[in-house]
Amino acid sequence: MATRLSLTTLLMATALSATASAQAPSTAVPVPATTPQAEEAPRPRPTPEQIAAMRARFRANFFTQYDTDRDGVVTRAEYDAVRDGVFRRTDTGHDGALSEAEYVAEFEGRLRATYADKPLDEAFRRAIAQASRRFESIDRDRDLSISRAEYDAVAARTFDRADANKDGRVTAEDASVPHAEPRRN
Ligand SMILES: [Ca+2]
Ligand SMILES: [Ca+2]
Ligand SMILES: [Ca+2]
Repeated sequence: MATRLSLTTLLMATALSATASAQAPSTAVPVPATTPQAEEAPRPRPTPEQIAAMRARFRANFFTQYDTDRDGVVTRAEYDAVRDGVFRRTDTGHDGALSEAEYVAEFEGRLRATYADKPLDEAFRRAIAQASRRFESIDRDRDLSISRAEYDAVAARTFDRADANKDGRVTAEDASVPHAEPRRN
């Protein structure tokens, strides 16, 4: 439960990109370079409705994941406590930093749980590849390790994004504040 936010966000993104690839030529089929459509096929941008749905889901999952006392307010202390638990659980080598293998394994464990008995598919493989790319984006100094500081920097940005009115707490009020464009890591 404590990790549902990122997973759901990811699955949403995967669903959107699956829509995109359904309309684009398969990359598995070699396409002659002279076919302009193949290179210019644009990725459809999410519609405003899709973006609104993603934001609503982000918010709902934010509360599911971080409002541990279920009082409708996510304090920074609650948030930090959950994040700390995830970090410790992911750091299976207990060296205080996350390797790519640790980071991807933690994600893969959660993703596999959502598949239960279903066979792993292309979306699964794409999601794992995306986890590796997320690792690279969080590893700002590119030392192939996510330090606690790098991890906490992402956590701070995520909280800040949810705390739209910037009062240091995430509540229902934040949902009515116009959103800035989500930052990319
Ligand atoms: Ca709370
Ligand atoms: Ca690093
Ligand atoms: Ca707030």
